[in-house]
Amino acid sequence: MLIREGNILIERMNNFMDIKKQGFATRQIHAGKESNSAGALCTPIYQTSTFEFDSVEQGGNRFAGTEDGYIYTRLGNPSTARVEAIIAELEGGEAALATASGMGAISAALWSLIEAGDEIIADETLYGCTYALLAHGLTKFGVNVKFIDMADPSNLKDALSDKTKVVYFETPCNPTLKVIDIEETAKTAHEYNSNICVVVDNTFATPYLQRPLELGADVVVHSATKYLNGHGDVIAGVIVGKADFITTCRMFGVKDMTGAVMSPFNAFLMQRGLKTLDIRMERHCANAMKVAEFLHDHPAVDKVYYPGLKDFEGYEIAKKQMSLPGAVLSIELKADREKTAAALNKLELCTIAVSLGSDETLVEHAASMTHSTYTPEELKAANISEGLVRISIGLEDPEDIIADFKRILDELI
Ligand code: LCS
Repeated sequence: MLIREGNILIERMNNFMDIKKQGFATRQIHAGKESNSAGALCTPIYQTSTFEFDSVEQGGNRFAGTEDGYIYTRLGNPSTARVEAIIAELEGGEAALATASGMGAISAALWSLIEAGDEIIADETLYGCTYALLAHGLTKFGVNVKFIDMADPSNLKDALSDKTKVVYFETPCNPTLKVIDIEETAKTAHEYNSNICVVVDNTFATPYLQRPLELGADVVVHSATKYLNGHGDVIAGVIVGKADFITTCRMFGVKDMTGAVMSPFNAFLMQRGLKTLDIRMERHCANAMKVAEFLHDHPAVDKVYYPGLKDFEGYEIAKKQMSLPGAVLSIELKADREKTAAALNKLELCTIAVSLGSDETLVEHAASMTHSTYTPEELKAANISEGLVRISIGLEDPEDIIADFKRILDELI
């Protein structure tokens, strides 16, 4: 690689240091760093739809894959390549593909894996639109989808069949924070058939807390809209896995099937957000633990769902596979749905909004918002109660978040 130092062009190894041996913080800042003609410290926003070829032959070679180089931003762009390099490095995957949204990542990955007649086994508790894609979208094209509770690995054993191509789950799950044993689930699927692709949505944990590929999963997907970007200003996604599979996702799943490509500008914001992933996650989780303990002991609160609480069902598995319990929690209040809504409307610091993983604390009612794609019967089957309130704990001072909740909850006693 050529880099400019003063007026002299010098050659330097691309891997100027062995990035694999560096710590998480170093890698989130330095992975995938390449020189550019201006010597810009940060990867620039390559705001271009297409790339010049020196000749017709060169263009042809790039299309044929016999020569490296960029072609058209739907197929790749240096700004998005930087994000892909960082996330692949942090998740421990061979490669990654940046997408326009989390749903873009999930749909591009699934379109790349399945065909009519195949079967997907999915956990029954999923982000609402993922559930809709599986239950109402892919089933229109001859794909069979079975929903089971993967918290009990024996359910997967019973559900697997010779048609199973994909095992799909989130952990912790949106919105109940249910925890699924990644190692056990991947082992069960692969023992049945080593070709089954185990896909884990790692949005709630991020690679700072949990790395599914190291635990036996084949593919990781993310809504990078959340913690990976971290500032509530981008919609983005990413797929991580083996290099061959990521190439299929790029050259078929995104290029032909979804077109869900990340924009260079969003890639720039992503790259910027990723630099602080570890310190943000530390603070998010520390804040969440304090708020969870407060809510747990408040008399107006019936139940707290948070993997960091010892009496939470998923506590032990979370402890085994996550370095910290995350920063999303859900609660059920003793008050009915109407009184719960009236109380939440009085929050002043915390904002009523969907999404999560932002710097701000966001509060939402799952049944009427993120999980409104589920029918009341489906909500019940997925253990998502009608009154469930999900809170994404932000980076504010925890005392202020607690004070905001204390004020509205005290009125309900
Ligand atoms: N996976 C999970 C676990 C999610 O929570 C979401 C979005 C997605 C995938 C889809 O990602 P997107 O396309 O939005 O980037 N979750 C949302 C939520 O809970 N509230 O608003 C969006």
